[in-house]
Amino acid sequence: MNIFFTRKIPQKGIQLLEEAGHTLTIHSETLALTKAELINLAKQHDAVLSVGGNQLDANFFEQCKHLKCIALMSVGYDNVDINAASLYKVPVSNTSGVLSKATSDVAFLLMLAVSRNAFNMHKKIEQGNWKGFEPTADLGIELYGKTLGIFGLGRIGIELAKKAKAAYEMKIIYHNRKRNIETENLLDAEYVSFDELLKQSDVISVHTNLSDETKDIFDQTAFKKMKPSALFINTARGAVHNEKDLIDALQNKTIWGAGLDVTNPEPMDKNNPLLNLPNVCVLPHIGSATVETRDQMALMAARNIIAALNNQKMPQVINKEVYE
Ligand code: 8YV
Repeated sequence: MNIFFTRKIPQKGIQLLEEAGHTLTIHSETLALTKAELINLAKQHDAVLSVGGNQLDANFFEQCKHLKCIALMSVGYDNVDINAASLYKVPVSNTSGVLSKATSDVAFLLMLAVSRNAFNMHKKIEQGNWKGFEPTADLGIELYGKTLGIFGLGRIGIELAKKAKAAYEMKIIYHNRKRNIETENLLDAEYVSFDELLKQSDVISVHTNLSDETKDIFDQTAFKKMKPSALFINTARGAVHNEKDLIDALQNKTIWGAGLDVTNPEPMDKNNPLLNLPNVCVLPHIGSATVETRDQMALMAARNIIAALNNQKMPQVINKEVYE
C-alpha cells in the first residue's frame, strides 16, 4: 500500500515498511506542509506517518476518511483532532513510552544548566568577559534536597523524578488532573493542588499534554505565586506557558530562571528577548532527539502502520473507540 511521510524518519522505520512491501513517499523538506498540501497528498495515499506539528483538524479527517490510519512519530497529539478522527473511523497511534528517558534527560539537563546559568557562562567567555576569579559573581543555585514540582506526572515526569531523587535527593510533589496512588508510592511523591505546587516548588517541570485546560496555565498569576528563587522548566509544549508573562517574570525577578525545550511558536525567532536573559536556556525541541530514541520512535510508528494496513489493531492506538 502507499504511505505518505510528512518528514524523513530514521532508516530503520523506512526499512521495516519497505520490507513489508509498502510504497513510501517522503516529504523531506524542513518546511512544514500547508494544510491544503497535506490533504492533497493524503488523498493519494492509504496511510500517513506524521512527524512534527502538522495540524490534522476536522476538515482533514472529513476529506481523508479513506485513510486506513495515521501514525504519529511523537507522544504528543495536541495537533490532531482525535474526536474527528474517531468520527471518521481513522485510527491514530502515537509513540508513547519510548521517548520518556531521553525527554526527561533534557528536563534534567535544563534544570542543571539553569541552576548554574551554564549557557550564559558560555556566552560570557565567548564575548571576552571572563576577566578573572570573582568570588561573589556567577553564583548559581544548588538542587540538593530541594523540592521538584512536576506538573503532569506521567511517564516522562516519572523518569525525571527518579533521576532527581537519585542524584539530588529531591523531594517530589506533583499536580495532575487525577491523583495516582501507584506512582505516588513508587516515587514517594506527594499530590498537591496547583497552587501548592506553585508555592512549594524550587523547580517546576512541565510534563503535561497541551489542552484547553493547560494552555497558558503558567501565566502572570501563576508565576507570581512561585518562589523568587524558583526555576521553571518546560519540555512538554510551549503553549502551556504564556511567553510574555514568562519574560516579564524573569525580567522582574519574580522567578529565578527558566529552561525551555519547547516554545510557541516553533521555531523561535532569533531576536526573542528570552535568549538574552540571564538564567535562561532555550533548546530547539530536542527532547527525543537521540539516535537510540528516534530509532525506537520510527520503528514503533512503522509497526503501527503495518498493523493497520494488515487490518489489525494498532498497538499504540490513541482512539481505541474506532475498533469498538
Ligand atoms: C517529537 C515530541 O520530536 O513526542 C513528542 O510529543 O514533542 C517530540 O518527541 C516531535 O513532536 C516531533 O514529532
